Amino acid sequence: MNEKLRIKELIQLINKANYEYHTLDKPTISDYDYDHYFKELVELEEKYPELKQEDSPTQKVGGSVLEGFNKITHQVPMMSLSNVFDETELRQFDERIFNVASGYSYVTELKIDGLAVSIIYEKGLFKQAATRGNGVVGEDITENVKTIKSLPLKLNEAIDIEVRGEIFMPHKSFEKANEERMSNDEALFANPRNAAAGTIRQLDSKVVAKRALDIFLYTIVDAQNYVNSQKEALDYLQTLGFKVNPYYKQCHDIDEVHQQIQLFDDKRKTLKYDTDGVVIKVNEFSLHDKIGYTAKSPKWATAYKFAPEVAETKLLDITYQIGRTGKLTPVAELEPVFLSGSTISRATLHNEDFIVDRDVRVGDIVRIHKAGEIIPEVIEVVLEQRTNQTPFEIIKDCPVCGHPLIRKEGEADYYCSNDDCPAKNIHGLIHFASRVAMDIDTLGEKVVETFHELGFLNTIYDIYRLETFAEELKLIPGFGNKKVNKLLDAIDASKNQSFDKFLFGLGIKHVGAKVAKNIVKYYPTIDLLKEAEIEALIDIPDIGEMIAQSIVSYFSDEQNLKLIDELKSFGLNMTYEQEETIEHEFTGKTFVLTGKLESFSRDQAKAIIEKLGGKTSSSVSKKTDYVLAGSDAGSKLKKANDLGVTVLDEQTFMEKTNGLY
Ligand code: 3B8
Repeated sequence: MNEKLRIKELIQLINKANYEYHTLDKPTISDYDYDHYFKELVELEEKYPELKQEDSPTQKVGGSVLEGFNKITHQVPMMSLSNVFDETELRQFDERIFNVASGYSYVTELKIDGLAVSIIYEKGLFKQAATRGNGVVGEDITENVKTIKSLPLKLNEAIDIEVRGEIFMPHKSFEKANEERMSNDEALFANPRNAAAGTIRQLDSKVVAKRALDIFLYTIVDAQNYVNSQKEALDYLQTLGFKVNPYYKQCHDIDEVHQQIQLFDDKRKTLKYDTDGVVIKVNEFSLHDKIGYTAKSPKWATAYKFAPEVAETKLLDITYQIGRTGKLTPVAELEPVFLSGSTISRATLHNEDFIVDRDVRVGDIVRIHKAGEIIPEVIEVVLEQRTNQTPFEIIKDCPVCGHPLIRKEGEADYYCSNDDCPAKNIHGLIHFASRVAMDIDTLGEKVVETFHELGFLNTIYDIYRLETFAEELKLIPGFGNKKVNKLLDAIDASKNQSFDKFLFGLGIKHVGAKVAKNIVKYYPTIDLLKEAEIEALIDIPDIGEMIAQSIVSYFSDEQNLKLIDELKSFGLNMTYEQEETIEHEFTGKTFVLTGKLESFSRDQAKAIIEKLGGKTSSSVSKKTDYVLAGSDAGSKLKKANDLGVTVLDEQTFMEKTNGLY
């Protein structure tokens, strides 16, 4: 077959499949066949570049990297919509029109929450796309818009036309984009709108192509040259091959419009993309100029903005979060409730006045909504449902360092009075988790920052408490089951990091990686190091007065000692491990731990066994040599007895290992 004809045929085939898949949402060929056709077309175009056509779908994968965006002056300014927020304002809008025009109807459309774009086609071929900008001058985003799968590069009629619509990011793509950003340790997008705006401003169109943006068209510039009404315009846009939001309707009076708005308010909760209202337009173009324009908006159209979605749930507790500036934020711990696409279990309470003004009390039923950020907000208390809760009182001391909290005259917020409060400085935390210290590879700088902002991480200690918040962490955009589990595993594994890396991770002034390595050889446990005196420390090679002083000073601070005790209780390794293990009757033996241990944690017991060259396993079998059984041991103990495996109680285990670790 003639190559030119085959290329033409493939372009038609693939463009049709694209249209059916992305615009109509009704796929007709399999992904497998699609991939084959696509590959064949790419190969033919590579072989015969002169046969490449302007409307080829291979143009949609991106490629060019721009230096910046050129400015484009709109031929017809892109105006914006006025807003109405309730039925009264909606009826006032109608009255103003009624006063100047008659014989009109309305068209209602869903208001897509994305960013407006104007697109020019010449002889039916895609030529240029620009942002709204200030309405007069926008930015040239042609290369990026070209990658949007549902946008045709060739129309069904070879006409010159300029169309306008809304670019948006569907919820699914948004979640994927944030997951990717989380993996790359980049700041998360707060919502799909920001994600769409951020993506369309990418200079590398390949990144845009990957992010799966979508577009609904809603206007034709100088539409009266093509059709007579908004309804006809929407129908004509579809005839040309554009994706038009299906939820539009012609309404014959404002009552019908209002009814439609109420319907949409419910409908939007089930959609796969964000909407923030309903657009109401006078349908008949012949009346538009008569009704007129203000400097910024047409008077023949307006946007009815939906009130944010609200949910009711129980306030279980009020906890606190200290930000990087030392600012205290009270946080509502809620009974999980579903709201605008996700399950919510925490919400901000801003500050003391916010809580006192609304008289919020633990145990109350509260109303919450999403305020456009990741963490939602408590709006008010459902007073009718109050029982006998006690009034709220704010804490007096910093929950992180224990120093007094101070609220200055005329300010709403409390701040921690301690300049060295660990919460003010998460660099220490970032350092602790970093590759050179504890090596928790999934806990990079951006993840630490995100968790810190959401109140999950303030001190090193909090890292090992993250486990308790696993379910909440899974709700953060960009996280999920897999990510959180991976993170928790890495944190768990870090408990076995070597003592010198741990010591370096603590961030003691002047104690670098090398110094730490040196110190642990002379002070092989944290308890020995805690008691070390300056004179003795100075005897260690390469350690001078300054370093020695710094170490002694670190271990004389109550707060630091408390941190170390807490970390010890989580089973962190604070013992220098010589290269060779100690020869012992446990060397080479396999242990199973079961029941509750009194004198040490399971992690500590595990560390002792490993130190002596033994292993631990989770289930009892014939290969098990010992079962270490604490109190309340269950089926594992029974199985050990059945199989004749030696069972050690805690006391015996301690005697046998005494002084060896
Ligand atoms: C005139 C008509 C602005 C808009 C409009 O889904 C004008 O129609 C506009 F000056 O911004 N976000 C829509 C949407 C937005 C607009 C619109 N129609 N469906 C939207």
